[in-house]
Amino acid sequence: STAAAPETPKLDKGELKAAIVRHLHCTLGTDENKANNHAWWKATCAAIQELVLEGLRKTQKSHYFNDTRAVHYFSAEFLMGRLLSNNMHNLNLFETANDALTELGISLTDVLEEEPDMALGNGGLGRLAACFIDSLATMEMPAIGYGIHYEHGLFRQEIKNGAQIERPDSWRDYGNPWEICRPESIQEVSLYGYVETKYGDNGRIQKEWHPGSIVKGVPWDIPVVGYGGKTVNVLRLWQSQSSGYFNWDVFNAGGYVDAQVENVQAETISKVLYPNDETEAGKELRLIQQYFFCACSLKDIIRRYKRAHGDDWSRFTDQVVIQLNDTHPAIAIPELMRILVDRAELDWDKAWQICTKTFAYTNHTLLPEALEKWPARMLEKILPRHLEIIYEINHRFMAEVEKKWPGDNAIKSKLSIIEESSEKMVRMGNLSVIGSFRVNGVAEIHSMLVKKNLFPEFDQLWPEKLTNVTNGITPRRWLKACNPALSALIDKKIGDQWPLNLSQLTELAVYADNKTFQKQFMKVKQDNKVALAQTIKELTGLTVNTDAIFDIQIKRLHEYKRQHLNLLHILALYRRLLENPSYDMHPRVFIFGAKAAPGYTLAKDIIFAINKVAEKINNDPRVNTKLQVVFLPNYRVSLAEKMIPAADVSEQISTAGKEASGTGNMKLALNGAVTVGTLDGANIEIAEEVGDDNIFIFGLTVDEVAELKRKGYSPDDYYYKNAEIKAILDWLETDYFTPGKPGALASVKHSLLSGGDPYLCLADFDSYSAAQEQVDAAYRDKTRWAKMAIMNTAMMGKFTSDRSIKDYVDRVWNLTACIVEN
Ligand code: 26W
Repeated sequence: STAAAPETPKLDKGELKAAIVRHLHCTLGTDENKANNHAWWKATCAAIQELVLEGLRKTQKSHYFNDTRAVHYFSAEFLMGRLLSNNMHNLNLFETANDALTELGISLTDVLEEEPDMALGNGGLGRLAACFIDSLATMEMPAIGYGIHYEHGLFRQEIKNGAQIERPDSWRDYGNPWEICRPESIQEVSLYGYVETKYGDNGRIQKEWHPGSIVKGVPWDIPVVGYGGKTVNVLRLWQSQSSGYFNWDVFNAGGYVDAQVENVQAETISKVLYPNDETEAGKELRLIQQYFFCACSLKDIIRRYKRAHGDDWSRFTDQVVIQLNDTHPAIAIPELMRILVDRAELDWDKAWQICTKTFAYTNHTLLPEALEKWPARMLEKILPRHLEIIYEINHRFMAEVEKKWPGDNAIKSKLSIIEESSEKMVRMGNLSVIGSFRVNGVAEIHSMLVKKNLFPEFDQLWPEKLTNVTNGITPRRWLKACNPALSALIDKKIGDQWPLNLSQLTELAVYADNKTFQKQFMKVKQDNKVALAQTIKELTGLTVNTDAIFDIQIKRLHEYKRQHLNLLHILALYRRLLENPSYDMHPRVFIFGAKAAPGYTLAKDIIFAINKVAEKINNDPRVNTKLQVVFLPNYRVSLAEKMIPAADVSEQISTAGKEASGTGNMKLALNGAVTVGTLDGANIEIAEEVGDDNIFIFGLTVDEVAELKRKGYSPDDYYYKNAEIKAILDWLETDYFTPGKPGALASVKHSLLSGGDPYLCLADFDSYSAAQEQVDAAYRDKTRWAKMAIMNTAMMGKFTSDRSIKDYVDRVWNLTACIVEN
């Protein structure tokens, strides 16, 4: 590994204590007697931030003097979670801080709970970006994350009478101790207006965009501390602000009140994160958000480049690579073309050459409803010059397609950036492939499907362009910090270097059959379950049986992820127990965490159904010693950190071919949970690593799904032929779970019948149920289960995000580490 080993802490306990108290006095204006946990949290952050900023200065100096090539990670989402514990771990100051605060009479655990999550993302894609910037800093790679400084992150979820309610997330209300405003790097961004065509003296046609309005982008920097504390990179997030001469199309010389309207409109751009995950948001504001952060970031990159290289563009692609996290930042491609052609006056071919050596694109989904398209009319209104440039890119690309497939109009209309539907649409996926030098999927099977199903012709045209980089997770947050007891046990067995070289965990495999180690490992799991039970009690009032199997499904609520398949199986167990009170099963607690997009009605209905079924089962003394169901509200990074260490079983049950990769699957397995999963996304690679004996695979494969769909899938066949399925679905339509309100859960039933069930829940039900019986049998054999759990932790080395980053460095970015001197 290229990463640095953790150093001895830069401060001892006494020095840290003094720094915290000094900040309590001089930054917070309070004292040890008056301070509450929030003040202690802020003072502790401030003390840690001093060291972080020292590292930041050294890193920036080093990068500047070495004139390093850097990756610029463009992402509309960064799901960072909390930073204090992470920064302390990465600076090797966690123990010191714990001791320092203890001596001050303060509990570090309580202090850490004061920090609001930085929830500037929806789910997998945003959390992946957060893991990647952690790994980049740890591996001492010059890198910067660029995104949006949303005032409100993903909504806070409350559950009222079983239903999801969305409340605003106000993560910055009492200040964010980590961020630094950089007014010296403010950028201006144009919007709306029209394009003027001019004829220059050299006979050259010149285009000039006369914007209708201009907004300011204010950068906020969040330091990203690598493990070992040497490299400190930055995450730069842009906040929109009125430029003062903002005038939305027609300049309005109105007075003070009108000026406020302009301020509000400018500030709206970075107000809120779109809560849609996997469904296209088709909103003007979302396009403006995307353009806003891309334009600010490109100006920032070019300013930095010019400081070192002046007007000489010839070295730009040696210094700059931009990774597009899905198509959300794809508008950066025509924006760079505009800068190079209209502003720098490079000729088109030269500009296009630079562009296509600068961008690389990661695809995160094959779901058609998640592939972004913008109405050409909308682009024309907001970004008139960009639409022209997109047409020009497309025109030249169509000529290439004509060369490769002469006269083939079907291929042309498929590959065109412009979809000629009743309303002309701009396909951002096609633009991203055409404008990038590399395109990657996020797990082997997903990348294969990207090549075979999504972009087959692009793959023929450019056989080197499409590739795979399997996702990963940072073991610092997702094992070392979230599961201190397991980490300490691992340290004792194999030393403490595994957070930097996760493959070392294989050294645990020799202890998988060792009775003493099995006991120690399962004792840690048991303690973590007791701790989660306490959290469950606090959040829901429910007392769960900690001898039961903790069976966890945590991820966004979506039909393709099939939380409702899990629910059907729970209902089957409930029925079996009612019909046969001696039905033989080990007690199990099914635990869910999931947010639904606010406009996704069926997803919200499934949350409601889970909660109503949970209420009934948990209050039914006939079954509740064996079966309990928990829905934990407001699933988020900090809650995941409490749930994952306590999981016995990890539910990864998406329809084969639908989950691009998954990353929760990796976090759970790393913490010793055994997966019940389909052959989908990274589950396939997890199965390869842990071996068939240590995972429960069920369900249709990608090929079988395709075959069934081709033949014509009819869920009603399963309903009428399978008495258990019929009984369960009919049960949902009664008022059994919603007394006095028959039909309250009927939408879930009807979504699965008569031309419904698009994700084949009924087709996979029996196979799932059989897999769950195997889980039950395996868990009852304590030795067998302990071995499986240990083997899961031992074999997860591949899934460190350090490996993913190494793959990107080798196959896409071509970066070299820059060693930062201390
Ligand atoms: C336009 C609305 C929208 C918003 C977000 C469409 C699509 C998205 C993302 C692509 C959703 C997402 O987070 N995808 C997940 O990305 C993870 C990281 O690669 C994968 O592990 C998940 O399988 C994938 O669903």
